Amino acid sequence: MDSLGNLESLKGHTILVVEDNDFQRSVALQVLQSLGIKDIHQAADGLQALKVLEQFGKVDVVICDLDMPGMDGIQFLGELAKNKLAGAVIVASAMEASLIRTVEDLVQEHGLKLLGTLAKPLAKKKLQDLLGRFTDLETEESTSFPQDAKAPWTVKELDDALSRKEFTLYHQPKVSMATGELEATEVLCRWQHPEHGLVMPDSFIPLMEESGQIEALTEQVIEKALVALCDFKTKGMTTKIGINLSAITLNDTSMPDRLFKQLSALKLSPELLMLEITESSLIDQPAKSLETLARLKMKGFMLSIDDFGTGYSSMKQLNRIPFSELKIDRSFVDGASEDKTRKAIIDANIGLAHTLGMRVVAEGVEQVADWHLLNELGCDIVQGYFVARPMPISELSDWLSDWQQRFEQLNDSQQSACE
Ligand code: G
Ligand code: G
Ligand code: MN
Repeated sequence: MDSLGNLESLKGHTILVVEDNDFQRSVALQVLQSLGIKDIHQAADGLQALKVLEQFGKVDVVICDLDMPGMDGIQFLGELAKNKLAGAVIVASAMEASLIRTVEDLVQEHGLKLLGTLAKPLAKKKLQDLLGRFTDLETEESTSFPQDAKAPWTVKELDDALSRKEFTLYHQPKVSMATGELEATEVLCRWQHPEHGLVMPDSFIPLMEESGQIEALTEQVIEKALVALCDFKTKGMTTKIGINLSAITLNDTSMPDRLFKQLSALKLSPELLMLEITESSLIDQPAKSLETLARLKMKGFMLSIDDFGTGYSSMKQLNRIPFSELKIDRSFVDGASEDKTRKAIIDANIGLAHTLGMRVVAEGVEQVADWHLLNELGCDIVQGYFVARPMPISELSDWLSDWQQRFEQLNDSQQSACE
């Protein structure tokens, strides 16, 4: 949605500003009013805010300061989460970045949606962008089903879906920072449910891993990915495909051989398939998964270490498995241009990966400033909403021509910034 559309839908929302400083609070109120928002509440600390919520009921967005007398922001956010009193939160604080990050994690641990953090006094454009994320979130939630239910499906329903082949693949582009070229797509599974529409994998993959259905799903995913690879090849494209493998799949040590035969039958080179493995998945059955990984590598498949930096044994995995690609987790990437620590982590990981002869992918790039930072730091490949959201394969070619234009403009803006 464009920002004007967002602005229109913003106006109907309820906002609560929690801020002890009178001046900062009145700036916030003015900015919100200038965005056309009418339903605004205010409070000078956490206790007062809870009273306001008790009186008026749940609000859409809370904009919250951290350091306040009485009940501070940290305690207030905990109460907010416990009683589900807000749709989402924006943290506005003059505190240093590392503290704000701790609070960000805390907010997310509480299960609250964090739209972002803001410096003070609040700037209109930034606030509008963050509030825009809330309306995006609402649209996403109303179009995907269900978001937070942990086990909404029965084994029978999933079995039926498998036999009716209702799972489809969305492709998310991975592009070269240097040339803008489409290096690969990561395929992400979706369930095209006959009644509920498009169902996201978080609601069925963990279930299928438990029920032993994941292998059947992986087979269907691989089959579809190979069809897509053939399609790329006929079009003269050299685009690779990345698929996500569950730990369970790695316990099957005969899998590499079968996969190799499948590709050979289609005259596809194994280098075209990038197998994305999360480090946390390597902990269960280390001996068997190591055997499978070694064999995959031997057969010529590419291995990618996904969500790098989020497990507790990243370095160990890196030391013993011959990965070709390292994907820096999006929790380090988003907002890195404004955060010294994240920047240092990315910088170090890029250095490490390059020394080991691996290519680096930054996941979750949403903002142009982060793109420019990653470019400066020598990152090879970018994946994220800034470039493209996951999409059906039929939409790739339209996206590609649009992206090529945007990429040229990106380079122009980078050059003029250096002049
Ligand atoms: O867009 P996204 O919501 O697609 O994906 C959510 C999570 O589901 C990611 O961690 C992703 O790795 C995982 N996922 C998506 N598709 C597949 C798949 O085909 N197999 C496995 N094992 N995981 C998948
Ligand atoms: O765990 P894995 O890295 O396979 O997960 C991929 C997940 O990340 C998918 O759910 C995909 O939709 C999501 N994703 C990809 N790019 C972005 C992004 O720029 N921002 C956010 N928030 N999620 C992203
Ligand atoms: Mn992945």
